[in-house]
Amino acid sequence: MTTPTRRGLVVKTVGSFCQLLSEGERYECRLRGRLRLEGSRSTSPVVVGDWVHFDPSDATVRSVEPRRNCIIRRSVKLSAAQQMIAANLDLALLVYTSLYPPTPIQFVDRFLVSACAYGVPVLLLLNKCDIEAERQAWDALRMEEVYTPAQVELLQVSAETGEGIDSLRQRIQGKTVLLSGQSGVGKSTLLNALDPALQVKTAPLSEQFGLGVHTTTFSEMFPLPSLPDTYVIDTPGIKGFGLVDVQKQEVSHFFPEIFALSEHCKFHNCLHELEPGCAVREAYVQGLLPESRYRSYLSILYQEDDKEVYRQKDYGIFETDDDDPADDV
Ligand SMILES: Nc1nc2c(ncn2[C@@H]2O[C@H](COP(=O)(O)OP(=O)(O)OP(=O)(O)O)[C@@H](O)[C@H]2O)c(=O)[nH]1
Ligand SMILES: [Mg+2]
Ligand SMILES: [Zn+2]
Repeated sequence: MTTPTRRGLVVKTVGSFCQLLSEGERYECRLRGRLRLEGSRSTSPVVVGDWVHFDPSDATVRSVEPRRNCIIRRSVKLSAAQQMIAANLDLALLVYTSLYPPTPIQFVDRFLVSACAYGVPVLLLLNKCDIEAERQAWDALRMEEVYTPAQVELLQVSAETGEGIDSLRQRIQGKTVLLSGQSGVGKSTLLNALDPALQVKTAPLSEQFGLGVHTTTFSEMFPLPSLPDTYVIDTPGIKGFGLVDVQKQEVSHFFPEIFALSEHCKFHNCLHELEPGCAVREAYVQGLLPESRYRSYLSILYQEDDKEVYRQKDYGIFETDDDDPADDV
């Protein structure tokens, strides 16, 4: 005999337990052994954002509905280890600061590639716009100019003063949204700005290093009471995602402006390295393709190669070869 199950939304997972929301009530449920086995390659078989069926009589999860999408984090060094971050997302908010703390631009580009590969659109949030030096740093990096052709939307906000928060509310209404970015960029503060009743824990940057202190330690989904059907997932700060497996020929598919340029390359299978008649490299030489984007593209193209090979190949494309973008993320 089967007992009737109910449908619930996973808002938090801790080990083999998860918290569900079902018809306005919260439940703490256990994951059954069989489910745990199925998820043995990752840390948990269910993930925040999953819709599951559970048995309220014994508080166990019986099954997980197929996911529309799922963002997976691969350990950067150990490529076999992977961790699901969230499922069934409509939008990822990548929270960015240039200085407090510094976010490497390669981190942004790699995040965009991963999100694109998982089919999740990204809104790039330039946070802490109340700080003059931050705004100057974005201007120096020409963030709008670089990311608009990359088909990424940008929004300047301040979780501190509330600037831009109304526009952000409009952009996320009715959606399930992931808040992502390095520790200390202000993810949890933004969540509190979206809904002050939430009172999520936040903390200042470390005085010594000027970096975030990893205040949020678990991913958790928050329904926003002030916006119907809107869920925001606060996550712990990340240094990087590792990378999805992509074929070399496919890397440009995740760089929309490079993909558009590649139509004019002489060879249809051009990888935009040093091939003759490469429209992408030509655009870079002409100053029409930002160096940071071209560098990010090449660093992902060479991810499988060892660093020596990367450096040799890099030589001749860029005038300077001081920092290796593959180091940080
Ligand atoms: N001036 C200013 N400070 C901000 C803003 N947003 C966040 N902060 C500050 O930045 C610090 C870090 O904010 P958190 O919200 O804890 O950062 P987080 O991204 O959640 O960090 P983790 O949980 O460690 O990943 C806090 O001291 C916030 O007050 C902003 O818009 N302007
Ligand atoms: Mg936080
Ligand atoms: Zn080319």
